[in-house]
Amino acid sequence: MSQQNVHYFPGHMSKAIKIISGFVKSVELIVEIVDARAPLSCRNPMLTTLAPQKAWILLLSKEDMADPAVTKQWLDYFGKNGVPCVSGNLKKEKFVNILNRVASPFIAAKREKEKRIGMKKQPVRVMIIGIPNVGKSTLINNLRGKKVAAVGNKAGVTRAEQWIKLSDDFTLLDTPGVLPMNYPDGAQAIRLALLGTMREEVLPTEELSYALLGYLKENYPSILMNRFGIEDITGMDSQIILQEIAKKRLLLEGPNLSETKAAYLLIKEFKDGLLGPISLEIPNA
Ligand SMILES: Nc1nc2c(ncn2[C@@H]2O[C@H](COP(=O)(O)OP(=O)(O)OP(=O)(O)O)[C@@H](O)[C@H]2O)c(=O)[nH]1
Ligand SMILES: [Mg+2]
Repeated sequence: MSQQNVHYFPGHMSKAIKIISGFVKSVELIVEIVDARAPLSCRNPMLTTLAPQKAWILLLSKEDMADPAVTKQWLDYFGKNGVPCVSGNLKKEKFVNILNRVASPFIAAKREKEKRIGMKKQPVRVMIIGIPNVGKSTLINNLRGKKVAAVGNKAGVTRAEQWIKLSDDFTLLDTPGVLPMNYPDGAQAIRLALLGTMREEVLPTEELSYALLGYLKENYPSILMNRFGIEDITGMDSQIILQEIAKKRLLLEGPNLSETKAAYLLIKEFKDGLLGPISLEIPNA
């Protein structure tokens, strides 16, 4: 995606970091969620500084919206870098089973240690962390399931200190850590805006749509052609494509085709997943 100047000020970075470091102290395992469509762009390297000794699982959420071939490349990429990693659709799969599987080496090591020092088996204290909109609350609800939901229903319980027992192996801190985003470079800001993790006002819609069109033209041309009934987009510039979309969807501004409305429509359809599974970031080999 093209590099542009982005005026972006996350603000409250240090406040968020302070709150998260407080929580991080009381957990043993962190599940960091990133959007499978741009996993690297969703990471905040500051987390490593915040929790240097913690065990870690990277969860690529919204797998159903990402390009499966690219998701596989990402799983290989993180795996090679020694990060236990898994992808999933948090709205469909029962994640506690997946957690059991990916965390099994960690559980085994903990049990071994407990046995060695003659300690009773304790569940692992887990915390969910990630930048806005990646699926933290969805994952907590998914993990809670029906059986444990009642635990959370006690009136007057301070959410900030609530633990939910998931199984003999896991207890979940019922508060997600909302990580601030990086100061992103242009391409990263565009990805984050398209994923809905960053406020939309930060980037003008038409600029965003041009970036998306440029990327789709290069990586997913058939998706564009099929969705909007455009015969051949080879060599077609983004402005003309927007006009084509406006024509096909009858998007008018007075008597004229509206490129602005076409830009909004394109981005909305992308966000709603109507264009099909698309990844916005591909790992460098
Ligand atoms: N298709 C799909 N949608 C998902 C998945 N996980 C979460 N979502 C959707 O993504 C949106 C954001 O999910 P949340 O769980 O609210 O994200 P969050 O990280 O808690 O967001 P904040 O509280 O704003 O930081 C919601 O519309 C969810 O339904 C997934 O795996 N697949
Ligand atoms: Mg949330």
